Amino acid sequence: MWVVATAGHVDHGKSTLVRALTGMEPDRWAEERRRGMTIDLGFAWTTLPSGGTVAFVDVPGHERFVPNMLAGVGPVPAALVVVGADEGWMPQSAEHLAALDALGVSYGLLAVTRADLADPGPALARARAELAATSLGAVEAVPVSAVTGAGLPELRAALGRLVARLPDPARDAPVRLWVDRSFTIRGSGTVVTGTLGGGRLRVGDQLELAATGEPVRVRGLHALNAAHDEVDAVARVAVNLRGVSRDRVARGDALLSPGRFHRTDLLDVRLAGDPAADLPAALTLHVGSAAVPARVRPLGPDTVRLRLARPLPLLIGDRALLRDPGRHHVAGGVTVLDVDPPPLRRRGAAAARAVVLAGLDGRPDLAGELRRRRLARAGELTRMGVPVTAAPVAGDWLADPDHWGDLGRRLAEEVARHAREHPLEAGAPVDVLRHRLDLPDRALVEALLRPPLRLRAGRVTAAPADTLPEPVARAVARAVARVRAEYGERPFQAPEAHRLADLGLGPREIGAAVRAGALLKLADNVVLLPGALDDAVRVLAGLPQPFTLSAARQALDTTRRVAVPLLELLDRRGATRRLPDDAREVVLPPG
Ligand SMILES: Nc1nc2c(ncn2[C@@H]2O[C@H](COP(=O)(O)OP(=O)(O)O)[C@@H](O)[C@H]2O)c(=O)[nH]1
Ligand SMILES: [Mg+2]
Repeated sequence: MWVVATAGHVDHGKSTLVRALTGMEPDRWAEERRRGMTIDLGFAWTTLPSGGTVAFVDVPGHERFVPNMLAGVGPVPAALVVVGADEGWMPQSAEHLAALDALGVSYGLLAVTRADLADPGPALARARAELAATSLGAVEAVPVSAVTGAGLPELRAALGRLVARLPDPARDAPVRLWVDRSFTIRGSGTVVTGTLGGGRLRVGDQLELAATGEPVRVRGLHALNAAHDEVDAVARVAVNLRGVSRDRVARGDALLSPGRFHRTDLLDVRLAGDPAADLPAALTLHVGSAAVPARVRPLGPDTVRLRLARPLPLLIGDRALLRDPGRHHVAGGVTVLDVDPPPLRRRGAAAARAVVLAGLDGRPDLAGELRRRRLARAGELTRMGVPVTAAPVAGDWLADPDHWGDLGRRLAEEVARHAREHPLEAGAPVDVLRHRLDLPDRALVEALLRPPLRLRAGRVTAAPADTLPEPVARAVARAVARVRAEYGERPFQAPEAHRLADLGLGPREIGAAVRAGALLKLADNVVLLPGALDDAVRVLAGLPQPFTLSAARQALDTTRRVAVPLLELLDRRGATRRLPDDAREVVLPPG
């Protein structure tokens, strides 16, 4: 199936032409038929002589109903532009064409109707010239009369050629079905309709409503009034939803493949063409079938930031248009550049952002996106419309290669710095490093580890060249346990050198025990248990200040062999301060 939307000024014969082509009545409402005027979208379809079915979305031409028109053409890739031979080019001919151009519709056909009432030549020439200057470009043009039937076979043939040129839809794309109608059918519940532009719908599918994110299930599917188990894009579809009341879903909402779209109320866009310098600060953004008030903040010469009154499921590269509802005029087309832009808090941030935006064109670009975001989750990127073709660095994280290399270097520096600042700790805790590098996930820290960095018990160390063989390490652990048992009650009595030797604690073993945080080394062959520093400060803080070395030695119940290096270490740590007369005072009482 193909879907084509009509476009053109009111009373130029759009609905009559659709009726003549399909034998169906596109004006659905009694009021429309009474007034002889399309108010809302109409739907009709026919089989083409070339084969295949084309469905028409018939739009209203009256200026009051342009928002309805936009809801109809938004999701449709091709247009049948209708101009009356007798009246020629008119204001909504121009406004509808501006809308098609803004949305980037590039497939179209021109029908000059009411050709029995006037020479179609002048209207055709004017319209063709107008279309040529837009995204539609050069189109086939066919004069027709719905009254005499003249030109209808030619128009059908031209439609066949038009749809043959339409690009194949992406069948594996996620579903984003913009809702253009919702109603209830007794016994079935809520039904929504729309133009399925990509992907596939199946009965039983779980989807989510864009407006609220709430999950919904497809209970039944219709295309062109016939029930189907599944429908592929492109198609006009009616979806019966389970468990949703009619008032929770309306035109402008969308049915989405779950988790596949980023809903945003903040986006940066490029304005098409020659943007007016005096773009109003408040406009309406039309995209898909949605129309949402937007605050406009200019950034660069042709880029603006939009703050929407409610979030929409938008992708990078989406086309939309801004309209001034008060002035009945399309202010311009926009291309979505970023659906998750950074906040502009600091001075100069807007100008810097304008420079970034100047380099974007709305084509999703993984490398560029990573360069700007530095780190991003695969799911986040696909939800913005960026295909993820690179391998993650950890979990579902992708990284800009330069940034990743930089992080690796900074990690090594932070590990070294932590070792300097905390010589007694057996490496830097992963969470401390995660903070220092401002990383969102500890898996990233772990993925950054390269030899000689390694992870042990939640800490990262630059692995020493002389790590102990396993049996030696066990012996060291046993020796340390003995020290603990013997000296735990006398925390400031260091084992004598011969005792250390008896326990098998030579310089290499002591070094390993210190790195593991099991012993505290004050000087060669002078070791204490690790809690001794805090305990010492606590004892010293209880002395009258300042205190002498001798007073400290007595209070700690130890010898000069221990007291001298212990106080020097405390001085270096800033816990105590040595005064000019060699007395000391406690600077930082133990917390
Ligand atoms: N004579 C003549 N009248 C037409 C033709 N097409 C439409 N009309 C009439 O023009 C009026 C407006 O047509 P309609 O289809 O409602 O226009 P729309 O507003 O563009 O949908 C109606 O009275 C139609 O009967 C045509 O080809 N020839
Ligand atoms: Mg009509």
